[in-house]
Amino acid sequence: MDLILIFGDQLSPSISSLEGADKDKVRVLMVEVMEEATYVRHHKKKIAFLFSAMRHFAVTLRSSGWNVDYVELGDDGNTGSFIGELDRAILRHQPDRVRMTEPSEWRVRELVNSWQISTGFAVEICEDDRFICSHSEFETWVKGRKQLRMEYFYREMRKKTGLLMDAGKPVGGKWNFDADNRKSARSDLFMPKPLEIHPDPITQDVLSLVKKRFSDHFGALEPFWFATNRTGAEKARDHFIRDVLPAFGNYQDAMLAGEKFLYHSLLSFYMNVGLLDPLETCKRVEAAYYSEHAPLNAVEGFIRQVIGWREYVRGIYWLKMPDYLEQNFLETVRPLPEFYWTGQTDMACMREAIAQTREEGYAHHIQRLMITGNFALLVGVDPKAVHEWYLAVYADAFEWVELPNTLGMSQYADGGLLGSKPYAASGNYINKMSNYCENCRFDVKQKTGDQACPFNSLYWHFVDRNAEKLRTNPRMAQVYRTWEGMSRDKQKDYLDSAVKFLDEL
Ligand code: FAD
Ligand code: DLZ
Ligand code: SF4
Repeated sequence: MDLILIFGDQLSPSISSLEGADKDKVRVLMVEVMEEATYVRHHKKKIAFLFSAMRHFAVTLRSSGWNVDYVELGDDGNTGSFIGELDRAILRHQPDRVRMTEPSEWRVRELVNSWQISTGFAVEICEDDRFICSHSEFETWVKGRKQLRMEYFYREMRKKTGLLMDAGKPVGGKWNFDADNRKSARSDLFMPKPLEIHPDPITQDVLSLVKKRFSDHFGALEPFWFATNRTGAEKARDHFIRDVLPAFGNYQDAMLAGEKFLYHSLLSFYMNVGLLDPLETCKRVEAAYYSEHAPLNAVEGFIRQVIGWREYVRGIYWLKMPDYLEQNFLETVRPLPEFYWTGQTDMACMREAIAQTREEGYAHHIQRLMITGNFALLVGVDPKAVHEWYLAVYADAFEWVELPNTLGMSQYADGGLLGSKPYAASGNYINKMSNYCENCRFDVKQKTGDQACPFNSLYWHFVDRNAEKLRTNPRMAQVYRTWEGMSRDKQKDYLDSAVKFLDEL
């Protein structure tokens, strides 16, 4: 008899560990464990989402004939760890073998490896075929390349999937329509609201549990509006395609005060735990282009994020772990400022991004990259501390996708493996892409002094202190020309302003 262990982010009925298994001869094991909920102190909404989605998935499996052994967090004897629960389940069921789909995170893969070595128990690990690119395919793509640019990887994925391809050529004559996707939004635009799912009794039970056991974790538990099963996630996907996708491209980089979601899909939660299949989602999005419901820049933009970025960061993660976690190219050591947890800061852009992160366990990409990420980069926070924050506070955060985005793309801690230059920006960029500055106690137009936007002087402090490491980067050449072209006095003003701010941080 096989014991099939299904992790909390493997909630797909077609998951490879179940494939070909005889329902009468296997036991499926799913476990809620304290270790997973607390190794970083996840947002309350994230824990509730995971546990509720796991419980719903167990119901679905049982109703289609699987024998599921489900351990709830509060069950007597719950040891609180994957390994403890695996040991207990082996005593209960006396299986000949354990089977699972490969864990998505290195940490959990290592736990399983060590357990297998120490017990000598037979374990079969199946490939996670919900991803379009396998580990070996990614390694083959990497071979012989000096630079691992997402754009070239993405083209391979377009060819492989056939998405937006016409006789071997990209539809519309170009691979990438990103240049059309940089409009700033206005508050008088029609803003779609996300689809909200009312908590059913299973979710209500989980919400009570989280209220009781995780009251000291970051974030608001309610209102809780996430889908927690496949039907709900499909409704959210259809809502996105119908009402939001047509404008997804145009405003992808925009930010607006009071608008938490703009034209984003809010589908990462569901794709990352297996409630939605990424390739199927892309095919439906592609169909919206062919039926002339959505324009090419929106459809190509969405597909690029999913079969491009999402697959690419996973490839990088498995290629570079475990060393990737230790990278710190800019040698930064500052602890994460306390206001990342409280949101208490005079900087309106930071306040807004952190407040919605607390409320929803969600911020969109440009908020993560150009507000909270940019600030941490400019002030020089230890990349591991930044990584732990992102992993804890976002409901879609799993290390395979979060770590390369945070440590690589946002903090440049991998020295440019993922991005060709640091995503560092002054207040000017934030002002161009948002209306946050209108209600800020700082003045984005002032460059130095107590009233000046801190991003302005911090930007030049960042440029100056990292000159040795960044000056030779061709994409930074213009920035260094500007810096070096400034008068000594002007440079000193910037640096003094930044040092004052950093001292008070
Ligand atoms: P949309 O804007 O609607 O995009 C559509 C889909 O594209 C997303 O659902 C997602 O699956 C995919 N996608 C878009 N950008 C990326 C990207 N850079 N990497 C991988 N997939 C992408 N994404 C996560 O899923 N989990 C994380 O923990 C996470 N951490 C991040 C940390 C930082 C510092 C940054 C800069 C980005 C991070 N991202 C992460 C990527 C991106 O911000 C989120 O995928 C996106 O905001 C999710 O919201 P959405 O579903 O509304 O996305
Ligand atoms: C994120 C999470 C949390 C909070 N709790 C659990 C849990 O109790 N049981 C479980 O199987 N998975 C949980 N997860 C998701 C895991 O961290 C995820 O499955 C691993 O990343 C797999 O590598
Ligand atoms: Fe942010 Fe500066 Fe604008 Fe204030 S002025 S919102 S700190 S960019």
